[in-house]
Amino acid sequence: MSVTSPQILTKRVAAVGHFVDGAYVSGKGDTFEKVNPATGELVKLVASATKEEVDQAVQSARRALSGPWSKMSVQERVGVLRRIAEEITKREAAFLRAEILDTGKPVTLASHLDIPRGAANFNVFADLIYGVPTEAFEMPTPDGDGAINYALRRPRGVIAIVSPWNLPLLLTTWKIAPALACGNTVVVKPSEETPSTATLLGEVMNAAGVPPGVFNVVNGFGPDSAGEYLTTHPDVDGITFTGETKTGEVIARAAANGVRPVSLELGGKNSAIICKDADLEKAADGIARAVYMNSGQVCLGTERVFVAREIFDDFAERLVARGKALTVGDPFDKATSLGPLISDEHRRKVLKYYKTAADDGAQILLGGGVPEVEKSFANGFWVEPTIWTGLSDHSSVLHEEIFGPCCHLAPFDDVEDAVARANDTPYGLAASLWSKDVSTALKNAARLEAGIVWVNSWFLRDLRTPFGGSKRSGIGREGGVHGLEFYSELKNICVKL
Ligand code: NAD
Ligand code: 6OD
Repeated sequence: MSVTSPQILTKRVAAVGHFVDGAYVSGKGDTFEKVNPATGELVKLVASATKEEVDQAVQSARRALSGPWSKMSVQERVGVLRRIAEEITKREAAFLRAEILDTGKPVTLASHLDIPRGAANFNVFADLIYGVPTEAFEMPTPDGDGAINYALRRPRGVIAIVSPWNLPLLLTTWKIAPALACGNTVVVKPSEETPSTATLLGEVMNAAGVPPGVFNVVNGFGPDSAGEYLTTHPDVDGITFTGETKTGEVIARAAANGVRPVSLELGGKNSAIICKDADLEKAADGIARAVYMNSGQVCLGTERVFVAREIFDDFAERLVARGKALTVGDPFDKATSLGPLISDEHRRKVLKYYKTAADDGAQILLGGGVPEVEKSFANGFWVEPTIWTGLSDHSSVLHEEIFGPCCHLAPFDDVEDAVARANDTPYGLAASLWSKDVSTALKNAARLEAGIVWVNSWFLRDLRTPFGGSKRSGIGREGGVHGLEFYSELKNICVKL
């Protein structure tokens, strides 16, 4: 059965289906309930794709590879990408509502970060696919006539995109945009927690003139569900995944069958180092964002902060003050600065770490529990912003990704020792270092084992730069030309003159 829109916003509980071959379908499988994390109320009934429905989506993407999409010039594709960005912007209100109901994130955050980045991702990859050249080499030959090699960028084929719930539109479009820029077709499996904005993109794609079948969305869970059906499907030519490291291992195994390329953007246990000469106001502002933004549910977020002993108390006081100033409440209210966690299950996980920290002897400088909220939000998944100090370097709180609005502050005497402690983790996604001394900053930024190191900032993004994690935080880089490399095959043509 076809439905016109995934969001029936006038109804209290909206139905979310799939988007296949240019049309919304309500789905033949089971449905599952999606609740608003801020209130605990049921807001959506989401279709869970069957194996046959995932197969239909993959086959629709495969057919579209030889349709009008494959005949478009790069200029025409660039035009489509720009129209997608415009159509997202036109629907800002609908995207905001969908994202906030799914995640509970504050409207100020979604309107400044998530939705504009959804549009920006398409514009930046439009620029890149138009502007980034491929290589050419002249070479001598024994007969003296020579040869010329040149590389052509070709799509890989059908790309499976599996994404998480923390920045749903931002992270899904971060993969859809380069995949389409390179001429691929895609099947997207959004997180079961956040099905709405990816599904709403179907409407955008139709309005932007994307041919049917180029963009498909199947909703559902991971194991024994849409995620597994999609990533193990033999007609998928490449897999791009963002999510937990343990899920990344499963996806990598699925990709090995058929020797398919895979890009993995995984978890982190990120650190920050605050040197004694840092600008403390700016460092406290930056670390407050890195700890509290999106309730700490950011893969790049900071959970371990090493602070020079001379400034420890001063810095701790400033960070605690910023945590105390956060306002919990209605995510649609512009005054709200801290939303709930995504689910009851995730809240239980975060609160388990709050308990472990207390059991391991942490001194609690801020929070540590559940905040008081208005009655209408009492069933939401709230936790207090939380700052600890005094844990031994061996505590599991300092080694496992928590994904909550919390961090541990540890004093250091020697910056090289702080770098060694920061590197003492199997993860290697992001780090930040705060110092006014250029030589201290650059020397130690180079030593930090992470795919992304910010000096005197955090989450400052130029989308042309390589993005990804080292160690167990991922495989490969996306962003800029690196995104184009993953989503295309370079074919070398050697012409003997
Ligand atoms: P998750 O791994 O639980 O789920 C991510 C997606 O994978 C979901 O769509 C899920 O349904 C699907 N999935 C789960 N099991 C699967 C399976 N066996 N086969 C196929 N698909 C499967 O992650 P999450 O809880 O949604 O997201 C939070 C995690 O994501 C954190 O670890 C965070 O650090 C990480 N993350 C990393 C980045 C990055 O850029 N490195 C960005 C955002 C989030
Ligand atoms: O900014 C980005 O491109 C990006 N991928 C951010 C990831 C944030 C993780 O939660």
